[in-house]
Amino acid sequence: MPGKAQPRGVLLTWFGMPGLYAGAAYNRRMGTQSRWDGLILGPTLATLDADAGYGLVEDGAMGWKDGVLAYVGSRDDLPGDVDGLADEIIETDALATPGLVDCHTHVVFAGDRAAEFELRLQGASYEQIARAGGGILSTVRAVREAGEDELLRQSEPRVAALLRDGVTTLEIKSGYGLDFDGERKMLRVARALGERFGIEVRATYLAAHALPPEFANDADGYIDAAIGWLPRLHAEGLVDAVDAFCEGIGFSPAQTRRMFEAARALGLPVKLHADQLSDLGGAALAAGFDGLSADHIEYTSEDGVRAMAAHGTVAVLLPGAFHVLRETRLPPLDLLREHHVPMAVATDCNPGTSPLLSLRQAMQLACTHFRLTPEEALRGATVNAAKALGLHDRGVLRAGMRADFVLWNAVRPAELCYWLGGGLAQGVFAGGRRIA
Ligand code: DI6
Ligand code: FE
Repeated sequence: MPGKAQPRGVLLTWFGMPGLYAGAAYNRRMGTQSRWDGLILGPTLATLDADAGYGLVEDGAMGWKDGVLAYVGSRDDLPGDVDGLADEIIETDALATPGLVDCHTHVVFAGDRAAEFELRLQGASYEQIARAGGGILSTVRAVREAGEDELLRQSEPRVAALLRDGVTTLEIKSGYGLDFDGERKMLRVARALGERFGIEVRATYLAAHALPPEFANDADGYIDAAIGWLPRLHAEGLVDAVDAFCEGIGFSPAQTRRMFEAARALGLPVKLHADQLSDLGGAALAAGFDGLSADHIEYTSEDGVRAMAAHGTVAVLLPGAFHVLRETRLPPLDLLREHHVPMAVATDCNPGTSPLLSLRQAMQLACTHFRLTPEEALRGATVNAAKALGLHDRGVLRAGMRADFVLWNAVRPAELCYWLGGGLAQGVFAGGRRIA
């Protein structure tokens, strides 16, 4: 993509202004009904609206009404005089992409695990710390102690940070309560965060994350209990999908299967923390339930990849955890490409293995550690991430899709994966409303 010659950074001066022009004559001509709520003029669009390539449109335009994109294309092809087209017009030379979709997070938690980070730097492993009662269980203690308001208060700044760097749809897992009240509290906070920030939050039930102390040595008994809580939480509208941690330090494939059967009985889709530290056949297990995604998958075999391809299960790559744990085993990237398994990228934002507050940064890590191309990383954080959540109304810029988009202070899409840190997003819009 050729760079643009114009200076950047003029965008902010336009935000928050009332419509530049809302003349009565235009109202009459277009009819008030058909005027768009907003129109952005001049950005470079990376629509991702094709099987390959960024779908670039130079000097583009994007109009929306009632939260849905009404026009995406070249400025020259706009239907009619721009002044009459929309109530609010923003002129910019920013780069516009679909809003980012963070399809795997544990962003609701209390406290932090910085002390554990220091222990790991002194040589302790994640598994050793977990087996000694630290790790996930130390966050469980903090979450159980926190009231619902306190949990919300502590989680808010993390969500705000994700939004500021371009996230417009967010998945949030439970899994630090590990009893009925604790799991319910986390899921309620997840829903409250969606309302608080005006974004869609997909809430995932991850009670099968770790074994709580009251069920020590009785993992099957705990799975029975967690299966029992699910219909009640689902009836309260708190669950969109079901996940588990299928791992030596988590739950066995047989226990995971039982949890998935409970999900299927309620019509809930499943996804899985699969093959992160060892190959237990987790990816194939998730695919066998037509899982939305298999996540981590560093140790997934070719059979697992084949099963994912056959069932349309998305591969969710989590380079933040790989980076923080200083892992060396790469996910089977060439096999995923060969078998055309869609790859998504997510933050896995959590206090233990991935205290990562920027999905764009996760894209950067996916390029440096996993050698994704910047285009794969951007697809991974938009269209493929939406697929990993079972959402088909977002992830590309196209008329008819939700008006979720980001205006970036960047000339070319590769910059999104190139800059480490900093704030590139100038404006973040969800359903046509500015959220950051
Ligand atoms: N895998 C992960 O990366 C997170 N959960 C999981 O099953 C880590 C959660 C934590 O350490 O708190
Ligand atoms: Fe995770």
